[in-house]
Amino acid sequence: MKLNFLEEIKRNVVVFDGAMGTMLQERIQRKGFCPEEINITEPGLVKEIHASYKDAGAMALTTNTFGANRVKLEDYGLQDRVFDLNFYGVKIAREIAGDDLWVAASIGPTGKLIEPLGPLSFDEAVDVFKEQARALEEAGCDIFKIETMMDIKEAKAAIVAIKEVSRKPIIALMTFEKNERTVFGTTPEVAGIVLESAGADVVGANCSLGVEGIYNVLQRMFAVTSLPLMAQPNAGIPETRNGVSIFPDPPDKVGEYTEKFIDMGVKVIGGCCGTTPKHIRRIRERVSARSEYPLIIKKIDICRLASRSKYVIVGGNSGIVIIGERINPSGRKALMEELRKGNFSTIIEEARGQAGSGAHMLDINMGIPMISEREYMKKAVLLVNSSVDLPVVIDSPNPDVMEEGVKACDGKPLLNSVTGEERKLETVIPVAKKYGGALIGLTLDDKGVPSTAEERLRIAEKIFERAVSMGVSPYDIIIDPLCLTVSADPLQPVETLKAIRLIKEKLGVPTILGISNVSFGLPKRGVINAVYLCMAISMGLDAAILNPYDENLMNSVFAGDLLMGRDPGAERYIKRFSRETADERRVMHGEPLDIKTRIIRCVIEGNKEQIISLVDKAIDEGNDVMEISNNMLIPGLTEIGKRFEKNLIFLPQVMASAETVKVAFDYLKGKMGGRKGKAIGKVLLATVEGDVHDIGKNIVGTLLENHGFEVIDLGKNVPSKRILEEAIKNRVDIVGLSALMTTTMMEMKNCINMLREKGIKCMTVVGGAVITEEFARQIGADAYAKDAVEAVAKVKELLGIKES
Ligand code: B1M
Repeated sequence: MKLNFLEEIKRNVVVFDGAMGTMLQERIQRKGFCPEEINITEPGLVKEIHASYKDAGAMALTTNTFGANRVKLEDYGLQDRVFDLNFYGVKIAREIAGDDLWVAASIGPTGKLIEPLGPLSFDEAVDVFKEQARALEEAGCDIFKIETMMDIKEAKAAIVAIKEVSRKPIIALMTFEKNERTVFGTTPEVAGIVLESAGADVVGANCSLGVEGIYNVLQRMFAVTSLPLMAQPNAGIPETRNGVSIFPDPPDKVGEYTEKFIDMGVKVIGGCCGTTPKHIRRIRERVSARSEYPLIIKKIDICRLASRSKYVIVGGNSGIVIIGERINPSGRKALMEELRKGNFSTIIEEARGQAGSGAHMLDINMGIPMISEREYMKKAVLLVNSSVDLPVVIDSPNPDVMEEGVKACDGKPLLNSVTGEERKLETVIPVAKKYGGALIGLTLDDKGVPSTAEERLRIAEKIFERAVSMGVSPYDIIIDPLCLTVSADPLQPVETLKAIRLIKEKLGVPTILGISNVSFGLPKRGVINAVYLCMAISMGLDAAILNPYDENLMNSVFAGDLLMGRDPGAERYIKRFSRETADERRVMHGEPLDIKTRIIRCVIEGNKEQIISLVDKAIDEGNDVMEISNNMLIPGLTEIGKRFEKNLIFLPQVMASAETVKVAFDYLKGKMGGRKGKAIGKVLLATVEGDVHDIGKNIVGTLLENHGFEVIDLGKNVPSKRILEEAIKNRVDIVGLSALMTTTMMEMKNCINMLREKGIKCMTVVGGAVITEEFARQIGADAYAKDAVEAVAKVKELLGIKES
């Protein structure tokens, strides 16, 4: 009879089963079937696979329910079968597992991206996963296993959903690329931090990298999490041999790595795509042969916050964390007015500006009278998340606004704030617990801010104890002893300083302070602020909310860290004053730029809120559409491509830039006015199958229309078969194909071959960043165009239309 899973992995290593999907594909030769439907149509096949893993020594069986969520099932018209497919998935696994093996319920991604990357809201994602998890829970699974997640926010949504319907253990696994980041830029450390904070019981990695890759990723995760780890590697990165996809890692190799995984402290090991019962048998043999496992009792005793791709430590000896305060309309009339008018572009500028000035995190406050603070908070967090990679602080006195902000947030945020007031304790702490996040505890209660350091400590203790008793990690509480105005009470700033030291000594938690309040109502506020900050640093302050554009304050932080022994070797101090850093800062706040540079920067920043006003300005200054397109918008994208290639930015930023360019082109398209009069030819356009890049193709289409052509645009990722059908149906003169990746350019050849084989009487033009004249000739295209202007010329030439 099996034990409680989490208890078991404290002592032993548990071996899971291997791949289900690739095993099913082997058995079912027909294409395009829904793997989860097999639970009902051919349950015997699934049982057979489960049984083969049980025979091989698996101690837990994973249900065949990976894609059984409403969104994924829609692809097969099975969206109304969520309950059945999941319920039977568990029942089948249980039939084989009996009482001796655990049944782990598999939950995979929805296949749709969550805001700001895609159309799904966080709440919608939670609902989708909740529906699936409820069925799995009702059917009696023992464990939930979230796997193959690429978007950390989606993994969070799945955890939140499961916690709403079950108290069973949750394993959360992410999938990493060769650069040891997920496709959306999340590092193993960030994944470990965010998944732990959201409420996973075991974290780890699956699929994609083979054993070596997974080993490296888990080593990095191990350094930041106190949770047990799971390794679920695929049998290597698939290779194509003689046209067949092969997983190269043999069972022995996976078996050998089992030893290394165990030595590292991995407590759960299984297999992903391409693994078979043979792989699992090897793993089980190695696990059973071990008489001892390393005893790893690990507590990560430090507060960590994270964005999608970066994490920040607050406390310990890691230096002051600078929290930029400028995304806050209180006391900033102009910002308040802009936001009230619905213009959010300043938020992006402030986010980029503060990040460029050295902020480690950004505070977001949307306290504007007469607006929906919840909606504004959500929008601001989404914008900040898609324009910079810094973790955020959700700042609101209203718990429901805070909840909206936390839901919108990609990583692990800091909640600003809870107080000693009963009402606040009851409403704010559950938000941190439910979604994952750390808390700022303000030392005030129903009686206001106490005047002594000792009384502030007592409130801090109350907040700490309550938060911990409600399940928040003791390392996720940061105390703010509150900085009061010296002109109102000359003794209060000293009391706050005493409180910093006292709270750190007695409670052992990090401290934080908003500095600028101290100087309110006095001249030369900057002097007071900087001196006070230094005094607070000397008391051991760990984080400060301040204006990162204030050079004096920022310099004080760097000097203070150095003098407090928090910057060994003066590394950060020296870097702060290096010429390059100073130059970078000057660029951020320097001279007003010419319109070309501003548009390029706007594209790089992905600031779609601002792009139309800049395009208008460029038009006002006499630039024509092609000038704006070729010399402003496209160079912005080219730069983004370079940064992406160098791993300086990640997919979310590329998507934000692409979206910005799309907004600009749609606007310019309107300005161009479209085709006038009868069409001079019919062109069918498509980006080939497997390729989603369509910006260039869209420009080509717009220009063709403006030159009098009728354009039938089939969009992106279009199968050649469809291109063929539409070309025949619409009797087009030209088929224009676009491809931007080396992996998709050969699809052009396929398509042209199909057109030729069917004897379609139309000509072909190809283009896209990776295409060359030479390649076009090799694949038998009638013409190649390097850009949209040339595309129009080539189409005219092919149709014998004279340039007018
Ligand atoms: Co991606 N992407 N992208 N991407 N992306 C590239 C192409 C890449 C070079 C970036 C890099 O690594 N430096 C790289 C390809 C590497 C390679 O194969 N050599 C790449 C990759 C790897 C990827 C992903 C795999 C990333 C990932 O998921 N890990 C993924 C692919 C998904 C897929 O397709 N299956 C991906 C995704 C994306 C976004 C969705 C985020 C976004 C596309 C959004 C969209 O198009 N709606 C995106 C973007 C924006 C880019 C870059 C940065 C910019 C592309 C672009 O729009 N350029 C790009 C890097 C780069 O090219 N510098 C990159 C501007 C556009 C106007 O130029 O399309 O070349 P272009 O069009 C020109 C000409 O080529 C010509 O005219 C146009 C105007 O003058 N032209 C034609 C184009 N089509 C024509 C057809 C014609 C004639 C002329 O006749 C019919």
